[in-house]
Amino acid sequence: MSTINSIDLIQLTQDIKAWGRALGFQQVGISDIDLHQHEAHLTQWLENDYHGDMAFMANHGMKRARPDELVPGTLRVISVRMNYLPPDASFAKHLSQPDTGYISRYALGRDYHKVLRKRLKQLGEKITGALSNTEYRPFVDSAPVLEHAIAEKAGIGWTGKHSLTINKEAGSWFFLGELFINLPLPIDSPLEEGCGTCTACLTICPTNAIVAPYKVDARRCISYLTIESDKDIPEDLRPLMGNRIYGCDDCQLICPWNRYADITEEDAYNDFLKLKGFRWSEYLKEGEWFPRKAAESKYPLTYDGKQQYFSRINTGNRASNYFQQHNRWSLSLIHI
Ligand code: B12
Ligand code: SF4
Ligand code: SF4
Repeated sequence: MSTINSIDLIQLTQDIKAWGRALGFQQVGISDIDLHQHEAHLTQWLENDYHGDMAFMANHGMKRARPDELVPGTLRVISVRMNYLPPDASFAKHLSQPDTGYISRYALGRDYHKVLRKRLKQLGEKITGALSNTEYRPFVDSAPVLEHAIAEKAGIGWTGKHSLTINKEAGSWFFLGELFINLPLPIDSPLEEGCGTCTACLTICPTNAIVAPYKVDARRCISYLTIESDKDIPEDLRPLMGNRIYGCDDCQLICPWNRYADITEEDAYNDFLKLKGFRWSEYLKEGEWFPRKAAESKYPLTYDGKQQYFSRINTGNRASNYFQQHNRWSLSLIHI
């Protein structure tokens, strides 16, 4: 078994990237752990209350920006990305059909947290196979990790004005994941940013949630309103949401870098539950259809068991008053 003194870290880095690609990651980059430049942005974002009810965003203090405080001994972060755009995404068709509930395209397939975490673990095992005593910890969308900042440093992409990570070849339809590791691997360089003077995502956002370049007020973002928040949706935002019932893709759809984005190679992200063109009429007819299908699968809507907009309606959790509130409001519009 090799030791840190005998192993060629440059060769190991090349191997890690090749193993990562073989495991289904389209890109693998390596960053150091100095994220101090991002601390000010994070602090400001929290002070502005842009996180709304997402207490997990504030709970970890600056550990989010200090990987070695989160996992002592961490020297590098291996950052990975995995494409999720399903074939025939049919965005325009379903966004313009009022009898269809629009579900954001990242949520059509299996739970990406599980898909990515499993592969990251396999990557970690490959590394320990080559170099014992390596310690690693995988993260996917775990609150304490500043994923955009790490991806940017690792050369995966730049942070767009909508705050998501974009890559010139791949656009932004990909998930991010990380492996914290205790090896002094050679690091990658950040890419040149590509937004230039474009502001299309700020203009298109239906609820004006991108309040300034790189700053998303989550409390206005449809993704937060339909997935993260348990509160009633503020009335002034409801008419702006259209038929988007689970997340939103508009700021990515308009982005010129997504014009030629690759579709996913993963079957896991295909629309296997046929939720893409989900019709209200079918829901009303079949009643229990949605939660039953969701329970049968590893569908991400069931991830973390939150009472999402959709499941609240279906399970008729009337105690929460949520369904009646929103229904009454919709009906009042018809009577006007
Ligand atoms: C909380 C969260 C949300 C919240 C808040 C989003 C937000 N922009 O903060 C809500 C629920 C709204 C949300 C929505 C979505 N999310 Co989300 N979310 C996260 C999460 C858990 C944390 C993000 C975070 O740290 N926010 C805090 C702010 C301060 O950080 P930030 O936005 O990254 O801001 C950085 C930069 O903008 C920069 N910055 C800030 N101000 C300034 C100013 C200047 C001048 C400059 C230069 C830079 C700069 O510094 C900040 C710190 O690095 C990450 C996973 C993770 N652990 O990172 C996923 C994550 C960002 N989400 C993801 C996705 C897919 C989405 C949605 C597309 C889902 C959907 N279709 O509905 C939407 C997109 C909305 C959007 N435009 O952001 C993916 C993005 C993948 C990618 N390609 O980038 C992630 C990375 C999950 C994953 N593992 O793949 N999300
Ligand atoms: S996901 Fe939708 S609501 Fe949220 S920032 Fe992007 S365009 Fe705006
Ligand atoms: S739409 Fe324009 S400003 Fe927004 S992320 Fe894409 S290139 Fe940048």
